[in-house]
Amino acid sequence: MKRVLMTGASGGVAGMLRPLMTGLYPELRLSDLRSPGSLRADETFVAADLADPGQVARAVEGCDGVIHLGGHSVEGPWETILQANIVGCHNLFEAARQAGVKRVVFASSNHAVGFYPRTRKIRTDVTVRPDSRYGVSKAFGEALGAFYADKHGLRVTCLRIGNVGEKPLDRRRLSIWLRPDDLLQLIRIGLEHPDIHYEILYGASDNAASWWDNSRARSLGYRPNGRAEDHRAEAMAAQAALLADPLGDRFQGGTFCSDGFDGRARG
Ligand code: 15L
Repeated sequence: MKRVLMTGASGGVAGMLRPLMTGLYPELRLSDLRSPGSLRADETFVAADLADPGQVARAVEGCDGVIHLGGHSVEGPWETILQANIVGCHNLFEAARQAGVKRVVFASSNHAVGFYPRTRKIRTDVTVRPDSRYGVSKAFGEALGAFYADKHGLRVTCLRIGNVGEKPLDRRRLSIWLRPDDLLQLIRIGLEHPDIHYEILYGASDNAASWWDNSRARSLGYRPNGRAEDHRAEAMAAQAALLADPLGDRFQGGTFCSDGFDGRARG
């Protein structure tokens, strides 16, 4: 990988990743609506609105790999999700195909499977159970990735990311926490591992309370270093300050499940 594009470069996850990527690739091209500010010597910036195919094509041009973090990163109105995550994701994959990009790592989310109960340990091949319009858009991105891999030969890795940060923030995050350096390990598997055709991997650190079977990631060499249990006391103290959410607490997606819920709770 000589030139790698990172979309969503002004977002929080990119802000945690970029310092860890110094010198990793000869050029890290960043793109977002606005610049993240000061750039390192090995970073460049191209402004791009994901909803605009021409701008996305300019951002992707000349890149060997793409880390697609861009889009709307939480639940939102349909029109917002449609433009940023559905149209935007299609623009990204199509621009990648046309530009001859070899690999795409797509930041999917745990919310693509958020309606699985916490009592179930799920593999990556389960049927998607999105908990929000946002989760639906991530399931769409995973499907789009499979299509571009199978039909057009892109090597695609979808990471169902839990919650990225230096520490797990509450009880739910003890199960889905992902330390930034562990995320980088997964991204590098997607960009560099010789066996990638199309993969879905869970973006989680070494969490004893995990709800996910991430054995495929391990077989590709993933060895997470973050251990959620080292932070249990702090996470549970933070949990005590949160409002009770009996419905959300039954499902892996938490508040994304209870937000606007008027269905029949199962599982
Ligand atoms: C996500 O997908 C979001 O991008 C992030 O903001 C968190 O809400 C995270 O999921 C989570 O589930 O904690």
